[in-house]
Parts: sequence; C-alpha cells; structure tokens
Amino acid sequence: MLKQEMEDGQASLADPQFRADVLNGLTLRPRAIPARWFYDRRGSDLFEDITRLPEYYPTRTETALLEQIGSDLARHVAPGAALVEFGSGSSTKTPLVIDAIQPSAYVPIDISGDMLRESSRVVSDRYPNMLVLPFEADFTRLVDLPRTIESTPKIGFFPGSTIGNLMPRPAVDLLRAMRGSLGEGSRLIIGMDRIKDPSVLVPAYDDAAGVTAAFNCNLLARINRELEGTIPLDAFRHRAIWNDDRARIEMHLEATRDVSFEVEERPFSITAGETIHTENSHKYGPRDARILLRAGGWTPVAEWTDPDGLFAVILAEA
Ligand code: AVI
Repeated sequence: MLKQEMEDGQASLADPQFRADVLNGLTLRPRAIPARWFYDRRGSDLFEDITRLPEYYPTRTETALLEQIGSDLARHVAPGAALVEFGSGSSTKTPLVIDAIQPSAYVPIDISGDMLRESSRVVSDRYPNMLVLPFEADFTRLVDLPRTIESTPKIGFFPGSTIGNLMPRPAVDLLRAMRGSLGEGSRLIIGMDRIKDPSVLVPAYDDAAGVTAAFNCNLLARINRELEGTIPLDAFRHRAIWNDDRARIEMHLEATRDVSFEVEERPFSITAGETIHTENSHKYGPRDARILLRAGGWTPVAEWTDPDGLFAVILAEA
C-alpha cells in the first residue's frame, strides 16, 4: 500500500488507484467498481472459502481435471521447460502441473509480493531440485522474464478461469501480452469456465451459506475502512445475475433503500433498486474459447473437459 498525503494534510493508507476507482466508479452510470479491489486480506480469505463451496464448481472441477490429464499434458510438453504461472496467488494447482510436465524452472508472477514469496517458498520446499524464480509484476502487461530461462522453452499457466473476469477486449489484450512475454513457440495451459444452465451458474455466485454475498459486501466494508466511507452496509444486498446476451455472471451490490453516504468527504446518494456493478465472470462455449485464444495469438492444440462439460482446460501454442 502507498502512503498518500490528503488535501487536509492527514495521511491516508489507501492505495491511490483504489481511491480513484471507487470515487470514479460511484459517479459512473451504471455505477461500477473493478473486481480487483475485492482482494484485501478478508476478501482473499473469503475467496478461498468460495472455492470450497458445494455450489462453486469451477475450482474442484478444474483441480480434478488437472489431476486426470497429467500424462496427456506430458505428451504435449517436453520435460525441462520453464513453467510460468500468471497471477500465481497461492499456487495451489501448480503441483499438479509440475508433477505432470516436470519443468526445470517455475516462474510465478504476481503483483502481491508477500503472497509470491510465501507460495514460492512452499513450492521450493516441495521441489528442491527445481529452480523457483518468483517475479513480482503486473502480469497483464508485457513481462521481461528472467534471463536465466531465456533459451528454455516456456509453458504459461493461467488456471481458475480468471480470464473470464475480463471483458473480451482486455482478455484478448492479456492473451497477447502473455504471448509476447513467453515468446514464439511457447505453450499456454489455460482454464476457462463453460456456458451452462443458469440454474447451475447463479447459485455458484449466490451460495446458500452467503459466502459470496459476504465477499461482495466486503468491498463496501473496505471502502469504509480505507477511504473514510460512511456506507451503511445494511442498505445493500448481493445480487448475482446471468446476463445471457453477454454470456456472463454479473455481481452487483443493490441498494435496498434510498441511501446517502460519504467517501472521503464526497457525498453520494443511491436510490433503492440501483446497483453498483462489482464483477463480471464471462463463460465461454467450446468455439468461443477457441476464437478468444486465436484472437489473442494462440492456436489451441488440445482441450479437456469434465464429463458434465462444466469447465475446460485448454492447451494452446504461440
Ligand atoms: C477469480 N474468479 C475466477 C472468480 C470467478 O469465478 O469469476 C471470482 C469469483 N467471484 C465470485 N465468486 C468467485
């Protein structure tokens, strides 16, 4: 976090980008705050809880798939490559890929240095003969990978359907950036969530235990805590909506009554029923996924799904 001097001379610990995104997002129509701000410590813990919910199929489906396709993956990827994970976080699915493809090096890329160091240590302890080169960076941009792996074939790894949290155009930009970072001839293993019946999709983002609701509402608590907000938390409720036209789940915070509050001394009024759009989670049919990858400069070479076709892991070539 950056320390920022406020106009009245008081020090604020808020990230200036968070401040800008919230103040701007609350003035937009429709109001919208980027989903990246969900992930403070509490939000990250809640997300971990989400991944274990009975309704939230993506994590366990992708994990089971990665467990099953190990030998197939190994047939497509020569041993000794460098595995580059984008937005590695806690690197929980990484051992499944490491065990399958036996890389000579692992390069986790994440913007959160603390998380990166901690997960790199865990991976190093588990694979003492593999080079682990943590790289603190914003992986959505072109990344200059360490010189040590310059002449090693590279395999990108981007699990979790995180690509779905981007609008199609930035998703293509990201795929292009990954291609640029990894280089010609590299491979990418990417997890993408499939379009399916809303009766499965909506509960995955609006679970019975209310964990996803808490995850969404935590954004308001974070604004109150970090940006001197006075938002009455009980005046908002979590909404998860399937937008069929755009093939995405949208998360919103809906005002349950007319409400007025301040954020950093700026006044805002929201009328009952109005929402703050907080996240998109795009889903891709088999062809959509392949078109997206091709638009991003990748040629799909293999694809695996679970028996119910809930989730896909795709291997693509640059
Ligand atoms: C991180 N991302 C892939 C999750 C998703 O499914 O879009 C974030 C999430 N939001 C609510 N539940 C999970």
